[in-house]
Amino acid sequence: MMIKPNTYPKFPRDCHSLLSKYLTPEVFASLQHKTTKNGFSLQQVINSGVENPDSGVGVYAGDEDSYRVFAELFDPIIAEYHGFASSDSHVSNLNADDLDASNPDPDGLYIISTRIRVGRNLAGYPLGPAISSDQRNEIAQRVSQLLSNLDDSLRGNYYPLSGMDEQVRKRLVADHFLFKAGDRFMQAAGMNRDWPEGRGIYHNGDKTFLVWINEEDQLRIISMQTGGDIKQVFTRLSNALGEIGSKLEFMSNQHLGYISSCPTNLGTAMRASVHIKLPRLAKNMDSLKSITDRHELQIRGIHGEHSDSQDAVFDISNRRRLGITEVDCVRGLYEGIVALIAAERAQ
Ligand code: ADP
Ligand code: CIR
Repeated sequence: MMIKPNTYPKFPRDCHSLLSKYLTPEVFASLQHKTTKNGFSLQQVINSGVENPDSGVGVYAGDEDSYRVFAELFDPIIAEYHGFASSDSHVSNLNADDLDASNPDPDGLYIISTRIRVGRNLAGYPLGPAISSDQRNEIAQRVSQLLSNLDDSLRGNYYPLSGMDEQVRKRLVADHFLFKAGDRFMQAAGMNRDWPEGRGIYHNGDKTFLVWINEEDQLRIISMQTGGDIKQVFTRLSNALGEIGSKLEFMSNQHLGYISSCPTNLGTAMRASVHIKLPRLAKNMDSLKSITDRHELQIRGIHGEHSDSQDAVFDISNRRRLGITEVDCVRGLYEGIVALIAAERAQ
């Protein structure tokens, strides 16, 4: 269902998205005729949340300018999701020496794997919902070329999605290394256009360092491994970001940090997660949720966002990404995981 231009959308009664909360008729009237430097409109910003009333958030930016032009809508959404006021500024800290986080599960009883990803977009291009096919292909070319020069433990190969063997693709997705085709939320945001052209994955030999190209963000830079050595995963990511960031200019500003198409990813653009098996807590979800809420953690299923948990394995990650440093994101995950393991033991 496409919304009619310039008509205030109807949200169903059971819609709880941040879009439905903050797109008042007054905000709609004030923004409905505005467009960004790339011609991105309010209709495009809100389409995902209008078509998908079960969205948690429901808005996407087409470019950095979207956050300025449509600030009346984005700012309260950002404030509620990240606890970050429009007068605040964002500070980054990727220094692994500052991270105090040992392995919370040294005996390997609970944590199956640890993954930390950041999103990055390139300065000077529109974001996924507004990018052209030529621009997307140009980015894939530039980034894969740059990655092919990485050395040592980051050395690897780039595998374009177009032409990838279907069995290989399915295996990579099932093993949590590769993204799936965008879901209905991304589809309605315009992020799936020209799929799979211009998309691909780079990874090193043992798949502990991976880069997704042109999925929801132009780059998703990922460090992951089995077990719970959070600090080792963070250190690898921090080193890789140093290498890549010295050769590419990322889209960022002082207020919002790294710019992403989804406002939940602004700032650090970091999601640090563990896949963790908690069979006792799984039978007492209220208790599990009270711990994750207290530590500002999000629970996802084991096949990514909007999937279900299986066999009492949960994907637990930091929820806030803006107004806290990268070190804070990971330390927050560590503290929450320590609390979850203690609660699982005590059940
Ligand atoms: P993103 O992490 O980019 O926000 P998703 O939530 O869709 O996106 O997750 C992407 C993939 O990463 C999924 O296959 C998911 O299962 C996998 N993943 C996330 N965290 C972990 C982890 N700690 N260990 C292994 N795989 C993980
Ligand atoms: C939604 O609004 O539910 C989707 N557009 C996804 C939002 C990002 N997810 C999240 O909570 N970090």
